[in-house]
Amino acid sequence: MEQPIGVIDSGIGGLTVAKEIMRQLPHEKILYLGDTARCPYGPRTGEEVKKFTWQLTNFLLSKNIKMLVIACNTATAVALEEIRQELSIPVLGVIYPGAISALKVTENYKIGVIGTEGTIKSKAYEIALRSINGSVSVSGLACPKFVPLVESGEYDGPVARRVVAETLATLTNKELDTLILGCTHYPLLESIIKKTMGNAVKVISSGEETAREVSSILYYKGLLTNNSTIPEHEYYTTGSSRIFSRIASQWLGKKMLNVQTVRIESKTESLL
Ligand code: I24
Ligand code: DGL
Repeated sequence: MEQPIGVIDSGIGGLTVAKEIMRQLPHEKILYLGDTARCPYGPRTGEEVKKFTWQLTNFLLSKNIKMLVIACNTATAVALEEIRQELSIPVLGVIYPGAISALKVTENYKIGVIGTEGTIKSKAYEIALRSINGSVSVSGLACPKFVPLVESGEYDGPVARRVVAETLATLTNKELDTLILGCTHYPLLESIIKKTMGNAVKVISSGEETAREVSSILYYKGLLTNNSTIPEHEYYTTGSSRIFSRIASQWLGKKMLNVQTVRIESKTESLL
């Protein structure tokens, strides 16, 4: 099946998921669309995030994708169910795979989840975890300072250590043995988060398990590519292609990327 896999995100952070898909499935072509112009989604209302996520979805559908991955936790939390119901291709979010990963490693069934305000308010992780195992105890915490921290480039210094320690303080007395990083940006803070939480807490990045789930779905549906070449991925952003290119090539470790700026609002709406 030579069609590409579509990956959408509120911005550039979803590349943490895309990178993992590229690593696990190097012959699959990816079309990545990041809504950099309207990032962050975390503090927005559910209605707004749902509307934006549909616009991202419709753009990639017009490019004939064989599967859609919603790499953004906030978008997954509010829009996954509706989008999955409407589309005929497989649609995967990052929350269910993250929940599965956590349930694989927890021993005391006390699981923490950190994410944006939108993700935590939705209780989507709690719902996913409890639908799989009803006796799990879940502590959610919104960390609104973490996305700006990563995007400031300061994700490795003393400022980051202090902000992470202060934010996670309320989680340290809950006997958690597992913590889910429920946001695309948090893998960049992973080593600091691990130090803050201590060795007893296992830290889960949803992106890795999501990529494994992409493989399973494509395999079972007979949708894996027969290609034995390395494809040229396509990147689309609603913001500056130069800035996207700079951050993405650094993160992916590639010199040249095929990045284009696009408009995704529907024509009727832009006339209003
Ligand atoms: N990381 C992200 N977004 C940014 C950034 C970053 N700037 C530096 N780093 N900017 O996401 C988005 C906001 N911009 C958009 C354009 O207008 C101005 C505002 C996290 C990406 C994770 C893959 C830090 C940084 C980097 C390179 C690699 C990784 C990283 F510079 F986190
Ligand atoms: N991509 C978002 C998420 O995973 C984080 C950035 C944002 O708030 O848009 O929830």
